[in-house]
Amino acid sequence: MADATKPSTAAPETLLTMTKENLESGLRGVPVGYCTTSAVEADKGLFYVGNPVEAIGHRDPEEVIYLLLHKQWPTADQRAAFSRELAARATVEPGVFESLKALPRHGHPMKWFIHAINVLGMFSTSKGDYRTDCMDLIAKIPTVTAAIFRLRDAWGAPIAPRSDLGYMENFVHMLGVPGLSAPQNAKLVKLMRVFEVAHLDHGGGNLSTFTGKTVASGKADMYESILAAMAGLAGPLHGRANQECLEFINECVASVGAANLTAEAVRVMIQKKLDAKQVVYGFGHAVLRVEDPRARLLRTVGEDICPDFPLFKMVKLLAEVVPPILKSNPKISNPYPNVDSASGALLQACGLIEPEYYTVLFGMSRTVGIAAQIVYERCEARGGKGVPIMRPKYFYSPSGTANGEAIIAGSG
Ligand code: CMX
Repeated sequence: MADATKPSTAAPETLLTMTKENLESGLRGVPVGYCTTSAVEADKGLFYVGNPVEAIGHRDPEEVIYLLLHKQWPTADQRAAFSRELAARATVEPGVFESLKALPRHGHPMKWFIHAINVLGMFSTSKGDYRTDCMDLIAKIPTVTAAIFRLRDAWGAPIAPRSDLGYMENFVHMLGVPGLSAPQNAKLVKLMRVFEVAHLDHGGGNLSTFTGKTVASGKADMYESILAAMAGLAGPLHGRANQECLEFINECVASVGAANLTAEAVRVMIQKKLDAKQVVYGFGHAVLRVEDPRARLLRTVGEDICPDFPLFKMVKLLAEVVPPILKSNPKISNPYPNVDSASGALLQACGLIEPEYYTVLFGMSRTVGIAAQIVYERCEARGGKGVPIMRPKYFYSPSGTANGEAIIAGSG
């Protein structure tokens, strides 16, 4: 009998029979390869190297990153050596910050992030070695992310990394959020540790990961591949959903009134939004058919750090009220909360008040999983040859399905 606490490892002997329905379906369910780091199971949730993410969500982020890279938990010595290696690589060339200073402040932080990765790549001395670039990026990405907040929002000069702090403790130190009290800072560290772990990886086929591996398949280097992945993450239905979701939750609170946070008021408000064909952000998923365990994980952090925060109360009300409403629409495959349903409200509660930055935080974490997957596809797959350049098949059809059924008239 299937074990609900473990990902399935059934050999893919029986693959899909392709039909016309598989076309223009965003490759839903079409198998393309192996993912060595994580698994997303429709009815079980997310696993990192076989570990349910909810069960390891409070472990130290460095240990979980080590797990994704090495497929086993570190011993105490391995853990200490890994921390030393991250610290030794965390410093970023001043030229990266100089180039950030020249960017327009009104540019979205994801555009800054993509730019920063590109410039980091120009300063890399690895000669394109994917493994070295993977470690370098993981070590430097918190430094550069913190600098984006500081330079774009004129908080001050970038703050140098400290080698005595943990991965997320160091990130919060380098952020140096102005005006944050010591207790608020401690809450932000608590949240960022879990946020980081929750967003590290999500199987092989999500848009940003797949894009990163596709670009890498042409032997683009790690930086070019990750920046392409991050451009994918910037879309509002993918990574930027956490920004949209916070804006949506703000709107929900404003619409029912902070003093009227009742299930009935929320139910009426959501129904109106759906009648107006609006997206209910923070709900639904392309693969999962159960509640995203990361949504539950983040709500437990919320209960700890901001139980009475109105936006968090709205997050909980939405989690209760929305699924039965979405279930009544048969075309919606997943009516349950996803990871973005809670993360923005918690970041807001901890003093990171600008939703435009939330996707950058997601990207900082997801860089780890994508880079680890690129290392596998470029350096280990097919006995070390790497997977070949991506080249799926498209049927030639002048009108596509725009005017009804496509006429399949060729290939290419
Ligand atoms: N609100 C309104 N409509 C929704 C919906 C939601 N939360 N979820 C699905 N739908 C609609 C879809 O837009 C689609 O409509 P069309 O047939 O008109 O195109 C229909 O229901 C069927 O969609 P689906 O098969 O259930 O879901 P998809 O795989 O197409 O899309 C997702 C998945 C996440 C893009 C979609 O559920 C959505 O837009 N959710 C809200 C945005 C969001 O929270 N995104 C975060 C995703 C988290 C992650 O990437 O990890």
